[in-house]
Amino acid sequence: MSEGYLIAKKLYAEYGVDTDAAIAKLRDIPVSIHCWQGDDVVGLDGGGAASGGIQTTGNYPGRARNFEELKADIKKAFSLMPGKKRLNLHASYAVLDGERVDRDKYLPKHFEPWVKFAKELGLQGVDFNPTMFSHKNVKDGLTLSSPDENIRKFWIDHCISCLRIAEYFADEFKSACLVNIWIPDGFKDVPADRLTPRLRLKDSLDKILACGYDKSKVTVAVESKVFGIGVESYTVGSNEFYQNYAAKNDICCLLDNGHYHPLEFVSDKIPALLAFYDKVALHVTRGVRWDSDHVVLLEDELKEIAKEIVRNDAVEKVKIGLDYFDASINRLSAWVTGQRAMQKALLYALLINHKELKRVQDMADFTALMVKQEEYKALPFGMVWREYLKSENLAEEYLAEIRNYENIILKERK
Ligand code: RNT
Ligand code: ZN
Repeated sequence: MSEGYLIAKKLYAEYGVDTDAAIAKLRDIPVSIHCWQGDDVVGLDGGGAASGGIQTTGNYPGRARNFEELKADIKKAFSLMPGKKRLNLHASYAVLDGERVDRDKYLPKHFEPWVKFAKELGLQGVDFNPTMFSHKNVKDGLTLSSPDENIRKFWIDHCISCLRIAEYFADEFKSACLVNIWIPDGFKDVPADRLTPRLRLKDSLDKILACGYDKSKVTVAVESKVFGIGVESYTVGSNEFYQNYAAKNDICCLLDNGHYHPLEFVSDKIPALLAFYDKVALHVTRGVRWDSDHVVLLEDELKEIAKEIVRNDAVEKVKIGLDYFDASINRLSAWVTGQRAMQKALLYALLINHKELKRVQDMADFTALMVKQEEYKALPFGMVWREYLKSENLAEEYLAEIRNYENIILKERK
């Protein structure tokens, strides 16, 4: 153990915090890492650049252009990430090998190569997302809420095929698979009818859930959004719509912290949902003005999110997934920085004596509560973080390694 860590251990002990125990706990909290940071959400099935209100900006060299490159980048990036990892895939990453098959007919076999790869990396499991954007059947910006019955049917069938694939993932890893439903449906300008599209979405979701999937293997979540680029005025899958739908149908809500008004906080929504749900899913991201997908950094709100997970004993209940995409910097650095920021936030939260702070709150001693919370901020958190990295055979410094990979591998991609 380093001298710095020993000092930190002693200081935290004065607050009643066991740093060794915190490190051990952190190692066990899985984070589901999105595959789509590596190729700017383009996918492998020919759908092309992300559409439907999401956009990747920047043209940093080295975007993974195919399955092999994406796997190589994931392997490298994951090797620099501490802790337990899951892989979060989108359906558009099906490995079709030239087969002409559309998204409503995707099968487990189209994801077999991913399972093999995830097993090679020793990952804990795979999570999944139907891809209802970047496709010709997004008609007039609508999918599951489209007035065109054929369009709705296509996307319902896509979601059902995704549930089958998710069951396959769960079987392969003996670990439940989270299937997150997000649709881009909405309108740029003031609609004449806000209800009917929502009733159609409700009916589509009912049909998807009626397919008879195995709930012990698959957790279905619905992800709301306040607005997207080009769909500023109305979002069919709004927060109220999905929270009520999830509650009534016993499925899960997914909270993306880039999907709310800037003064709303997902850290406050997590405990609100924990009062009613046994599971809550997250897309951890960083909203900056109009963008909802900047690389996750160790900011105050991220720490608050982590605190809500840790202090409510909700490590098993809250499914942590990452969701951001930046094409203006080295994409591997984006991946690693965001994943490490999430882990740092969790460690920060694990290094707080929550029991004591709750006691102070219940005594209404808000003076002590404020003072104590501030004291934590100046404790040698970085020393504990470094000790954790060391125990995972990693160092704080990883830029040089990423630069090296960039010079040898990424620069060759034109
Ligand atoms: C979009 C949603 C959605 C996507 C990914 C690619 O606003 O956040 O989760 O980012 O599915
Ligand atoms: Zn999201």
